[in-house]
Amino acid sequence: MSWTIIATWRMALEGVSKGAELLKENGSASEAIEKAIRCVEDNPRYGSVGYGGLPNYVGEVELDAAYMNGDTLGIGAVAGLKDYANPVSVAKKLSEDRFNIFLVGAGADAYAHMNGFERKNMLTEAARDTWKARLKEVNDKNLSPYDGHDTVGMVVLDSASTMVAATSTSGLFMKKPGRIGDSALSGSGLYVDSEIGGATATGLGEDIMKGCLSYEVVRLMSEGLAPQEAADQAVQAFSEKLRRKKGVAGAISLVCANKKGEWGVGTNVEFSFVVATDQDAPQVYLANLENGKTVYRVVDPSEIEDK
Ligand code: SD4
Repeated sequence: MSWTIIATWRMALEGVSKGAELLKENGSASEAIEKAIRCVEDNPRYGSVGYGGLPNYVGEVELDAAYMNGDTLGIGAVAGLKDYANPVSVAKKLSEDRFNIFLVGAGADAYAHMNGFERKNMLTEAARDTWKARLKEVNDKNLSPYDGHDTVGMVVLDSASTMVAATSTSGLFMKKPGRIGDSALSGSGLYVDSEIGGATATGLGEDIMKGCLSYEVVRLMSEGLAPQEAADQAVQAFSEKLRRKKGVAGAISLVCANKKGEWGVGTNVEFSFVVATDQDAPQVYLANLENGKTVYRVVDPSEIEDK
């Protein structure tokens, strides 16, 4: 039976490789995705996810994450979680609950504490320095602070035909305390139904959530579109709509896979992503928008800035 793991950004490569090892041995999608995302969360080099994530305007790291099980449609999410090492695992635990499945701020922290999740000061010295420098720049030069944000999002199909999706991010650099992006929101940052497929998004959350884009991609796949067509159509049509209605569309990128393990990508900016399947070893791809369509190619991981 086939399996597939697809993830946003080059930073997912190491995690995807670990997840692929599990899937190869008939491991479950849920185990593989948690391991893969934790690997990104634990690495302080990545300034937009987990430990070392970039802080909000007042210098605090507030983390958003979600987890969805495509067999049960169980979904769990946290937003504004502070000082816990692995937000994706907290979200995964919440996805097993019947009530109170999306917790924010102090409530999310209390749940993580009650359930024995590892507490950790998630603000690294490097992230504090970046924040201080940006604060000065913003004040001195009157710049827009909202630059520097990425989410690790993944969709996994395992050899038992179960699909799951999950996300983890520190959100928009210099965001207002309490700001929540698309990554924690069902249908926007992620969606998966094992009977159809799954999708996950990255980019400007404020725009992604206007189009419920992950759900839209799954809906298009349910109408028979191949993953590549579904992802590209959803991103390009919605970017166009935003330009028409608001004059501007933020960065939007999306990866998806269907229940057969076929995958796709749609983007309106340069965007790297990682895929591994039972046929192909983990590889980094670079996608771009050309003549209104998403095109992509395999790249050497060293070609892409590791941030
Ligand atoms: C957010 N979508 O919080 C996330 C950030 C991101 O590439 O993915 N940026 O809006």
